[in-house]
Amino acid sequence: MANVVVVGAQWGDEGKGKIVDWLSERADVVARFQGGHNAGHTLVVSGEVYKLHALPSGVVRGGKLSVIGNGVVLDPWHLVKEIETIRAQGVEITPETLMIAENTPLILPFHGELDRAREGQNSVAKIGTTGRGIGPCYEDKVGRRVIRVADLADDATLELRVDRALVHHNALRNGLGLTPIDRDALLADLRAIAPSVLEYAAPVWKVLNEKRKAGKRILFEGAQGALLDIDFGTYPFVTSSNVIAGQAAAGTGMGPGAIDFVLGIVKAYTTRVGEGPFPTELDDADGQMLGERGHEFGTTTGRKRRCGWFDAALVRQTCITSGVTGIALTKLDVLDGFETLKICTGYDLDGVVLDYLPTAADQQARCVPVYEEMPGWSETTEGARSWADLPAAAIKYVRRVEELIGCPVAMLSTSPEREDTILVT
Ligand code: 2SA
Ligand code: MG
Repeated sequence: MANVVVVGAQWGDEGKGKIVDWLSERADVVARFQGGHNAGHTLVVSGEVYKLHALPSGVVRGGKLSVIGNGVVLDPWHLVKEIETIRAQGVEITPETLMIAENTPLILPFHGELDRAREGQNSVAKIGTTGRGIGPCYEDKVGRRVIRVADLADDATLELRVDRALVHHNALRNGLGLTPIDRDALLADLRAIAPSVLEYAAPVWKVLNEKRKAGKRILFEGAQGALLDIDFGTYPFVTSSNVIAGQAAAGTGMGPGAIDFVLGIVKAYTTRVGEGPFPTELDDADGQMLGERGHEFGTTTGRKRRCGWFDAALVRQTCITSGVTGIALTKLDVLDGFETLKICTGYDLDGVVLDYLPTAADQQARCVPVYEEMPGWSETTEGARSWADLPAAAIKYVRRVEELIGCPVAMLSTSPEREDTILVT
């Protein structure tokens, strides 16, 4: 395996952090290619817990190059704080170990304000966002009025960019009853933070392609999950970036041929934070149990996650849109002790069975999951390190998941500890 893309194959929180950490040991470069500090990866390394949001997981491992690609949106104040926190845990972060693409858009304080103001209106606009300003920043990127890392280096350009953004935002804020942005204060804040970001700025597209030529292995670290993809997710209840694996190329400046393997991270059941459709959601004791056992609270906002049975139809779909080569199945142990397990294989839409979730919102709302049942197991699978450690019913469940999603299991993760991983060869 040379260059691997890791993507969440559900709605995020599939346990990507641990898998990325596991793979990063075998990589030379770890690159983020979308999202921002709405991501939250928890890494446990020798008992030490690291919570990363903006920084690639590679930073906690020595001798790796960590890269923030142009597909990411970056809050410079958050970045500086996160670097300080991780440094305080004894990790070295220098311009040799961290690079930020010069064309990365910056999340500014008014993006977060706008995000929260829209969410707070309790209106039809509510998405259940993380409130980090992710959506408004991507809007500005596409609207050609965002401020990018490279703009911080020249004061005249910075002023021009700020003015361009303010024309739009002040009009918008006026409509929302927000006070106009203080131009001088914003410019002063940007000038003050600029050196701390520019220190890491680099032509990432060039560096990465040179690394590839030199035979270095690149790990592309996805955030969120494919069902939150701006195009293929449950729109409009999605994040504002492309999350699917193809974005790894566009979000770093590499050609699609640079990707050798796509690893989809799949949780053995389903969770979702925020609003939007969730066909297999459980409101009963089973859902409660999944949430408690799985510690289903968000890393980023601490919100309680909605829980439900495994939805094979949705994962089959995301394996296709991301071109997943193999999956890593996580949190199987959370299913320990359930007498019966249900798997959604498709949907009944007005009497017709579909093997995918239709795009139209009204049809999604009418879709009734079609389930098949499997016997559970009473033994513990937590910490299992080989197939032999797994009860027969658990192996059957894994095999059935593979069959239904049409994609092989490449790895099985049985606890947050990186050693508790079964490699399927
Ligand atoms: P936003 O803030 O604009 O991106 O919110 C839009 C929707 O996207 C959801 N969202 C997430 N859902 C689950 N996990 C997220 N991040 C993970 C975490 C990190 C991960 O642990 O926090 O697994 O990569 C995440 N980020 C955004 C959000 O709930 C809205 O529904
Ligand atoms: Mg997470």
